[in-house]
Amino acid sequence: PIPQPPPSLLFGNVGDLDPTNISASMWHLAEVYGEIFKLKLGGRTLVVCSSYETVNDCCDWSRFGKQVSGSLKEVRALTGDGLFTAHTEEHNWGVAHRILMPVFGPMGIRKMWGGMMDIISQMLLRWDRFGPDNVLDTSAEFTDLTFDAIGLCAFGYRFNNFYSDAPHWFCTHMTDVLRECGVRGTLLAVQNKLRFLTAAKTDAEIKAMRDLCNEIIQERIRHPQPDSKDLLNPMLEGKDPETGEKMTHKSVINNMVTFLVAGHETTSGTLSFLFYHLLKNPEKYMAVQEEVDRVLGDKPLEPKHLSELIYVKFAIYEALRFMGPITMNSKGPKQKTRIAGKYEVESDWQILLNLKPFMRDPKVWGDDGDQFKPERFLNGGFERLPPNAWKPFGDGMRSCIGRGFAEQEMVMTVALMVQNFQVEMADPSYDLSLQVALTIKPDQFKIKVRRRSGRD
Ligand code: MNH
Repeated sequence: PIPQPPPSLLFGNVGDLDPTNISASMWHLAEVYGEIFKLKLGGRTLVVCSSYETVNDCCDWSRFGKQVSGSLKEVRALTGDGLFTAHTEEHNWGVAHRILMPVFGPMGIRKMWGGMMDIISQMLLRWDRFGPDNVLDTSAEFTDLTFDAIGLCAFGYRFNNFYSDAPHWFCTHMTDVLRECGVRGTLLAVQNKLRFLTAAKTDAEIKAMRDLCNEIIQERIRHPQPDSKDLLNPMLEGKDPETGEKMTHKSVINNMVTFLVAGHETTSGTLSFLFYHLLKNPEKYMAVQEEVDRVLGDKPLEPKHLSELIYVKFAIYEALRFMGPITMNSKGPKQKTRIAGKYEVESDWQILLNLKPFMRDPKVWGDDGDQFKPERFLNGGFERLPPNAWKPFGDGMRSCIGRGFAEQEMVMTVALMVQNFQVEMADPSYDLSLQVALTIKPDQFKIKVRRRSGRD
């Protein structure tokens, strides 16, 4: 039997979840009920897995697939059958997946070096000009960075967040819409019917965002750019090797919005978490700086350096393990089955993988899983992990298509920041608090940056 917190007669387990921070509720319930527990919400049954053994078993694709339900299903109002929110069986998922996989591969990502460099340089130049006393909101800076980087690298469009005080309206709309999807996904159908005023606002915001993407497509068709290195040409021209089809314009728009949704908060949240850990553990910051100085010195960053920045990469991996921006992964059983041979689940139940406790399971990570230690991955530590132990990028064929993009962007950003600046916490007494939307990131985490002497 799967443990369940005592349900109320009318509302099931709705009262066990804090609607403003579902993730925190899930972490708390895992401490109380252990590796697996069950919740009844409206007519739905949720099973939450928080241990290595249970999660590893759910990564068996012959018995479990990705399930698009709850908040993710609500996001379909914005991204339709784009890669992130599509059901695996949907035709357009296969077409877009096959056309885009190579484009997001190592060669494709390397072509975006210049675009990433452009945006990172804008951020660092701006910081330099504001000087060492200027207080920066870490998550806001990195959000401007990641949004601009995807806009430029994926479809040659400049949101120019570093040239204006307020974020671009597209970012604000997106935040609003995703927040509403998060709320709708956890409410009951009747409650959602009462949100018609918000619904009208959300619909208008969605339309404006999709219209802008359509405008970018039309502009590319009017003025072709055969030498462009972004994703727009392959999305408009590329042919599916299996069916010979091109992506429809609607599917291109769905995926343009998808890249912005899936790619900006996740990447910026990870960078913010990373700097929080590095500044709370100064010896880890020094280890990053030593590696950057050894590999780069005061030379310009080049693609060949990426594979040498090992500690930087593992510091990012450790930030993702410790507490990544995406806190849960959703699975659906293909038929009635038993998780880890013990816990029976029905085919219409939803399984949630509770990533934070799972990636700290002492059976895999020992008794220092609660500490930030990039060293654990060095010297083959990463390769020696048991299968499916480190899963911040999702699972199997539905795992993150933008992983290479994000990793390159993050390593470049960390290397250039640390090479050129000494980063400090603006308020050394700051302790982590979370900003919660579809993803989580540090809230009110402020830094200052001082140019390192001789680096100009
Ligand atoms: Mn990304 C899927 C995490 C960066 C585009 N991404 C996923 C999933 C996780 C994830 C987890 C699986 C979700 C699920 O199973 O429901 N993604 C991340 C993290 C980062 C990230 C932690 C950064 C750090 N992702 C990016 C970037 C892009 C991107 C950058 C685009 C440029 N991600 C996607 C897309 C999917 C996805 C598209 C859906 C892939 C599919 O199902 O075919």
